[in-house]
Amino acid sequence: MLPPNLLRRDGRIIVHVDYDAFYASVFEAENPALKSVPLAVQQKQIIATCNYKARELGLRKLQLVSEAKKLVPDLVIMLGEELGRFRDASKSLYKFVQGFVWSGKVERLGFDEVFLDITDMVDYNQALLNPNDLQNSFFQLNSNDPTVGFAFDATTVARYSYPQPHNQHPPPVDSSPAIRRQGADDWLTTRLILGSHFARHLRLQIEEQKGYTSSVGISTNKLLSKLVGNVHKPRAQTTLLPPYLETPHEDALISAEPFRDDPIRETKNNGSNVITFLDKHDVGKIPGIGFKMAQRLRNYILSRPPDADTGSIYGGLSETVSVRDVRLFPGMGPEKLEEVLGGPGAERGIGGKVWELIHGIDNTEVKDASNVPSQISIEDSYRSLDSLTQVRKELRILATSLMQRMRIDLLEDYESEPNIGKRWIAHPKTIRLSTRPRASPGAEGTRAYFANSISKSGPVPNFVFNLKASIDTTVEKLVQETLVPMFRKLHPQPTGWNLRVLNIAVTNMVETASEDGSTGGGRDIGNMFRRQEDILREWKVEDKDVPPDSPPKMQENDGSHPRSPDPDSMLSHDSYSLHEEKMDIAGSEDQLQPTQESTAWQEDDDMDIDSEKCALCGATMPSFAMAAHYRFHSLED
Ligand code: DCP
Ligand code: MG
Ligand code: MG
Repeated sequence: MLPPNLLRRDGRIIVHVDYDAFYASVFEAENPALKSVPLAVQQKQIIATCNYKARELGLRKLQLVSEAKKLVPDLVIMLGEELGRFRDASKSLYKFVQGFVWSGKVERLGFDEVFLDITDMVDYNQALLNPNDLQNSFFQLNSNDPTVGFAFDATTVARYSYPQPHNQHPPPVDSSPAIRRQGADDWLTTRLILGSHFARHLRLQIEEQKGYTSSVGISTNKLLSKLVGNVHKPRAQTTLLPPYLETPHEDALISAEPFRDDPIRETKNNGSNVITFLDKHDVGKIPGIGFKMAQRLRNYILSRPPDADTGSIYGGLSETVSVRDVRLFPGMGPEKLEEVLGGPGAERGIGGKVWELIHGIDNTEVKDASNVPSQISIEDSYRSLDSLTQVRKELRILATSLMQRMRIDLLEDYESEPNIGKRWIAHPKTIRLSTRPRASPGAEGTRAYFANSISKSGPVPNFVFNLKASIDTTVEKLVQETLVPMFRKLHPQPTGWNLRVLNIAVTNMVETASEDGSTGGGRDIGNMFRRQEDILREWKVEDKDVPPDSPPKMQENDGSHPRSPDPDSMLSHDSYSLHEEKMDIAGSEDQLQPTQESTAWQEDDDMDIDSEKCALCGATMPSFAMAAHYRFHSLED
């Protein structure tokens, strides 16, 4: 049994925002005429996403372009391989959202999602409520100015709630009466109502001022807010209502159908809405339960051998196993989960953690807003890369992107330094070169294709931070003095190798001191370099040749086409970041990389992976792997 009160632990209010059809919306924001036509964004032969006009006509994300065109002949297609515009839009939206949040706890996940912790704002506004006149409440957005904010009705949830009250189908456009209960639930309900109205305000502001619609979830932690936001899409929001607390009696649960079918029974049995809500989800849909873990759970619940391979890359498992199937499976509990999921390479205490996740418990914090990325990673993939001359040329291209990206992301304007005008806000300490040999054709499928990466790390040379030198000069020096020697260590033979992917990354960011220079950083560039040297002296050169843990960006380049190196790998669904401490290739199929430093979720083997079926061969695999898989097919002929 779970310790009581865990779910309602501290009455946090967390909001999750997911922009609708994000890549398509970026194009629509640039050119509003596109809003009225079915629009898809193409990457390689795949529709990365499409707007809701297109979805109404039957298009889906990650569909083949050829198929989509057949379905909607007048589909407008924009090319989306250059990620710069998406990254810029994402950052600008992030900044905008930050302005609403007192706590500074605003965390981006991928390009198009953001979590906000508005607990303090809810505390403040809850205290302002007049219990005798809840209908005419005012939500203060600025604690110093009581006139800044909006009026709202504190007796109703804004927009949708889960569960949606029985007598409200379809739900009202604007709000739904909150289910009020006695005692603590009432307290939590009030907090969630406040959260829902804040979310509505934010959502409409994002729409009015930035032109983006979004789907929003409101609950008490990241896990639940993310999942409940998916209930109504697009341009909507859903609040997960109490009771959150109790795990209902086993017998009540076993017979419990989803709330919608029999709300009275659910209310009567004092069921937890959290449990009812989560129970329906496929286990693989729970953030923190990655593809590999989900497969292990499915195998266990279905009593199928882990290697029941039907020839498809991921085993072609078609049965879905729900959270409820896992939760109520005989003998299930933290210990059993540890047995099923633990073992070499698994996180310590994984059983207990997953047991909590499937009960909706997630105590991870929303990370503070940070302007400094944890790493910058640039890569490209190639049909064939097998000579040092070619490699040198490609390294030059990648290093140029890296330097440009560093100068965009890590520099800020610094007026009091007239000669330079810009200063570094952070210095990466480590530069890493990774290569991935080409897998033999048709070999053991995606696993082999993802494996075999090797990497070499070393200190970032100081000349990289010299802003007086041109990028070209710096790049040339970096390639000759750092990258080529690293490459030679990875591949000592001048020939005999053939590479699919090159990746260079800078990591280990050290933030520069604030404006006042108090910790001896930014004001004086000379001082900064001395400091950098101190840092480097202490720092031991890493010399581990171990594979990265995630699939590469699925981009092919045979050298003859213009490329689009991913300028900001960690923000992209399509790219990966390298974690050298992780060796477990099979568990590395994650697509989403949080933009801030490692979170509990990030440590998992993946999150939020949808399964898809290949239109060509019927193989089932996580959605993110589809692009790679289609490439696999396209290479066959
Ligand atoms: N993306 C991608 N490749 C993937 C998954 C996502 O290129 N395998 C990109 C395209 C999406 C963006 O990331 O626009 C955000 O992903 P979402 O899953 O949130 O999809 P959308 O925002 O496009 O649609 P939705 O309205 O369903 O959120
Ligand atoms: Mg998303
Ligand atoms: Mg989205």
